[in-house]
Amino acid sequence: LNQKPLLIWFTGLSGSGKSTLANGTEQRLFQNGYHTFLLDGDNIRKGLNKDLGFEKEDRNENLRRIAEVAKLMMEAGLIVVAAFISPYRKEREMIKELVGEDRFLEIFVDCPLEECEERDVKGLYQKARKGLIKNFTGIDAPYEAPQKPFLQLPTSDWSKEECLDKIIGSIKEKITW
Ligand code: GGZ
Repeated sequence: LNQKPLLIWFTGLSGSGKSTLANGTEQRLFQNGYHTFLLDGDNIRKGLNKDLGFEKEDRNENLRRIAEVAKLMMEAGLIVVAAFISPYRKEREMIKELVGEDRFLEIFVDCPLEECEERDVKGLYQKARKGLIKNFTGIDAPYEAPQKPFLQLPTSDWSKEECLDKIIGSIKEKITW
């Protein structure tokens, strides 16, 4: 299988479904014989970036390091799947410039704040509303939605499987020579 190195980048609010869809995408690619690697908060913010918080500067440094790691992995030939809030348009542009425009697929996991907050799987929105967590994206820190993403997935209207079908269908011609 002659695969192209690629960075599939999921951006969206906390609780929008980024990790679920990134995991599903990676699984489907792996099952089809692709060499992939998943980068998300679980393996990055607990390890390489455990010194970083959620101030604007820290988020930017978080993403800068992730982009450099993704770039190295792409040099090793991997398809990298990444899921980070990545709230600032400018930083997402930086990542695109770093890895190359033609190798960066931005996927906007588009779930309304109201719904993310209602789900509140980890109880973080409630804590943010009470002021127990500062700089929480969507509450007291901004989220700048992509204007021209490669894909935009309305996760409040589509099922997980519908989203994954759309993702795989759309990236198919981008991933092999
Ligand atoms: C946003 C926060 C915050 C604040 C902790 N703001 O839903 P989660 O819990 O599992 O995923 C969120 C994760 C966001 O980390 P990222 O590395 O993706 O963010 S960024 O790209 O902006 O650097 C959330 C948790 O960390 N979390 N505090 N204040 N999310």
